Amino acid sequence: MSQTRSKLCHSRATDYQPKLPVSLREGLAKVVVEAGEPTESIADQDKIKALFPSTYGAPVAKFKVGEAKDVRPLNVGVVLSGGQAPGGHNVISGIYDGVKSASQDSRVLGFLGGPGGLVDGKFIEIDDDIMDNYRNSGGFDIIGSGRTKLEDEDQFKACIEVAKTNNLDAIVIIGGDDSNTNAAVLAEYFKANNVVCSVVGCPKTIDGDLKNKYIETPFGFDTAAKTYAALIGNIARDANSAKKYWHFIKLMGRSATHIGLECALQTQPNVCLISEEVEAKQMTLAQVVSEITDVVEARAKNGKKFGIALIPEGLVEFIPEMKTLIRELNDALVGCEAEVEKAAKIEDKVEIVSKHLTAQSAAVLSDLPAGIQLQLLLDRDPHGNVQVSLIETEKLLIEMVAKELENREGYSGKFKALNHFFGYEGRCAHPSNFDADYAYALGFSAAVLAQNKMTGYISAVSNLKAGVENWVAGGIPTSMLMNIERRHGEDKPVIQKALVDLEGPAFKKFAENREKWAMEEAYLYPGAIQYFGPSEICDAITETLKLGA
Ligand code: FBP
Repeated sequence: MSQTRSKLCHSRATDYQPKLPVSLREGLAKVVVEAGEPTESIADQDKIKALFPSTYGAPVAKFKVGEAKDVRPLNVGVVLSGGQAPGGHNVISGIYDGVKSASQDSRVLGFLGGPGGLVDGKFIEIDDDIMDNYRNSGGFDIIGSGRTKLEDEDQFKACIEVAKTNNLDAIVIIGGDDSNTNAAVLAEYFKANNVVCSVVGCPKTIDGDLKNKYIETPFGFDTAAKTYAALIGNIARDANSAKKYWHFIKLMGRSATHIGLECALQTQPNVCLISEEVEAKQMTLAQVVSEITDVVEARAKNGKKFGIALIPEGLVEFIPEMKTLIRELNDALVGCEAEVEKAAKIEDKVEIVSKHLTAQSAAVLSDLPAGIQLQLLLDRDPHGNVQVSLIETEKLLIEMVAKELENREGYSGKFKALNHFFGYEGRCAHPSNFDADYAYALGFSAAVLAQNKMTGYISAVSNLKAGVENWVAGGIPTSMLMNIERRHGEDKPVIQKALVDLEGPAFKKFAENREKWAMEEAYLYPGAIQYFGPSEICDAITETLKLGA
């Protein structure tokens, strides 16, 4: 990008004044909390209550315009946790402007490098200059992010020290389902130990899987999906111009397919796999390949040897036989990792590990292309697990479809396919107007929760389809979103992850149209995110949110 364009974008970003719901517009001194009835967790009430005795059952809170009591300077610590999502800087500017509206003596401390920075007490104080430089920009680079889990007593004790030393009124953890679960556990620990410092969360993730009845969407999803959809539209137009390539596009989203489904609704590709459906139908890898090949073959019969296929990042973990293979490999490699690494040829590596697998998994492994076998055997995370997100599913499917086409009589000639992976292209984009406003309102709401000494809450802004002036700001007790799940052999309280609802309106709309989209070039070309212009374009929400899914 040229210097001038970069400067222009920067000034657009910093000059934009995010919109706030009516209840927050006059600042913290003019916001009061309307508390609802006591709440229950969505499931496993007795167990969750026993694990969160001090914070369980708090009411849902809605903010209204009114005369606030006890308006005072606030010291708030903020942490960015997990993968980047557009809008993170606006949550911080929302908190900043919120606490400064109460008093110019308020302070915001940004803990560096994620939750680890909180435990270690490493922070910078955010001042006007720093804040103004990052308003409405993408990325988490203002303070950095990290994936340290807050779950040990030693870490909690360290956090108490940091909170006391810095006289913190609140700590705001901006993260996904796991980070918000950790925030709730930390809130409970603080309260049980009489530490007067609120701990509140903010719902973030481009994956879109932190949503439920109370949280309509996490911030970041809107911008990431629009960024990928713009790129997919460009590729679709190229495919329809050149008419010679199939494009297999893998889309980020660790497990759920919300991004894939949203992009399909925005661009109408020829194929879009939905991991949740693959699992529900208990499909094998061969069946998934066969389904794609059917479309490739049918289009070729109509003289169209090109198309667009969207592949969710999490797909392999939803194919039952692959899931079993990965689980068995995680155990098997513990005993023979060195031997596998030493073997020079891939066939030898496969043979060594196969001795430790069931016959079914050994057969699945041996049918995979060599490159994928290598990724499964060598790309391991620090815990020794296969790094599923690094598996190049899009290449795997291209290779397998090509092989299957060789055996099909209805297909002649070459199958030319290109692969793409869209993930990092969207995680740090400038936030769309929706994400800029929404994240700012979430941050401002977190400041209201801090002002009112509310802890164990997740900042929540709802009624998102109705335009910012009608958004409803407030907070939801985080324990209300929890159930008990088995994690690493133990029962743990966690926020339920939202997968694509196969009965929901977004999936139904896709399912009703996909056969038509498979054969036609019904492509839509959404284009780049538009910041200025008619509100119905600039402030447009995602199809998922519109359809209420
Ligand atoms: P969060 O769940 O922390 O929001 O991160 C989501 C994500 O962007 C996934 O879509 C992706 O699989 C993952 O992060 C990649 O993370 P990393 O770059 O740390 O490997």
